Amino acid sequence: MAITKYPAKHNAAKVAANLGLSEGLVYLKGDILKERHDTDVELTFRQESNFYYLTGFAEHDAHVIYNLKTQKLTLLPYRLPDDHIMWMGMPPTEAELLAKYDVDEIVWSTDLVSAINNSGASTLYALHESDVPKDISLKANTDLLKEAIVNARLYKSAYEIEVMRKINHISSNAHVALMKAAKNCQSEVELDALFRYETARFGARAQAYEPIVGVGVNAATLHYGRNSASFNGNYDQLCLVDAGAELGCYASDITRTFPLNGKYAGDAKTLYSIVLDMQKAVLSALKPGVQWEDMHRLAAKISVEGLQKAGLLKAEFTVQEMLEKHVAAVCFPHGLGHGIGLDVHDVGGYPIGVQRIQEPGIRYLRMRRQLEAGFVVTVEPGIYFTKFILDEAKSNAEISKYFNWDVVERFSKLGGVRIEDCVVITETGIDNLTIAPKEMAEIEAIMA
Ligand SMILES: [Mn+2]
Repeated sequence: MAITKYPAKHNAAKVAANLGLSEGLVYLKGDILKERHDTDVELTFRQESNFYYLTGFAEHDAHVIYNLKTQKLTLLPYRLPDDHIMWMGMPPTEAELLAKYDVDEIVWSTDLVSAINNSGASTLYALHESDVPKDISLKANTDLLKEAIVNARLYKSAYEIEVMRKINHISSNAHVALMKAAKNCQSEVELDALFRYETARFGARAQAYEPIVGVGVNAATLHYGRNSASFNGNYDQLCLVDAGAELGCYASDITRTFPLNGKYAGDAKTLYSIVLDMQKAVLSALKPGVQWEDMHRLAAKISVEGLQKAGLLKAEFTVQEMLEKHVAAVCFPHGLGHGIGLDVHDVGGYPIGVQRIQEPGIRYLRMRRQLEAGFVVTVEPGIYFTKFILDEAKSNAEISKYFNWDVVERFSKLGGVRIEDCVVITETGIDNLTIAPKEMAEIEAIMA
């Protein structure tokens, strides 16, 4: 499918159907351009995700109105003052904007209040009180719109899935470029810079989040972002790269972990196999109707089985007992994955009324839902040796007894392994958008 004009009217109709109202205006305020502290240096602009969903418009200081009765979508771009044109360039004309965006009408932002007041509607539906424009004659309602948008964004359209496939391919190829370059690099920052370059040159200049590049024990810090450590000539280390670029505001989120020297060996090979088994077990179980927390528990079970087989957990205890005591959360302390879309940690993880499970590890799960076709989620199991968590486990008599601490000590220098893909839930299973290789033999062949 060719990626053409962003289907803003299709998205607006989905939101309107969720609202189920016969009249009123849906109103969203786009993000404003900000400057660094007390200077005129502009910060990188990124459109607010809900606004993008209703417009496909990525420029600053704009507004959008959707009339629920007439189904007319009006984009209100920022009216650039004449004396700013020499700095910002000639703004597009109304006709150019109508040709480029899937909207019915262009009104300049300076006419926002009159466009609202002359609409004939009685209520303005907005996300936040602070968004509601001053001097409007309509009632404002900020209670209903958020859920209507969340429940639209949760189910990705064919168009959205194709954009996400494209950005997953761009980011996957960048991961491969890093694997190829690693043995000729000296530090994490070179890989960080290479990822940005390899995604930007294929059309994705923005990152969905700041890349994480951690070698050795740095991989054990889940959101490590310094990316500045030297390899110190040690190419036996594992390198964890969690990085994904953004395309048209749609995120990718991919993690690969590879040895800098291109050969999985010894404990690194053992550890990697366990995490890969965790991910494969989940990927084969995913389909509509599956409860997301059950997938987290499945990954936790595979991790305990693997760690016991590898000698990190004692052989005399049953897997069942260790799972009941939350032993899995010591080395797999985060949630299995999350929804992804316009935001890397996308909206709709917890439906209204659903609470977090207050148990180690699984309490950090970013989603508790029964999966449905059209959801896009990440599957990102990991095993880490985080000193702070291990020290706590060691000093807890209830937990400590399950571990062979000398073996844990030996594995600790590996830091950690995470493997992460983005997948679409389909009617029958999944469509994996991520194409970066993850079998050890494939990665070794690329790095040879
Ligand atoms: Mn992720």
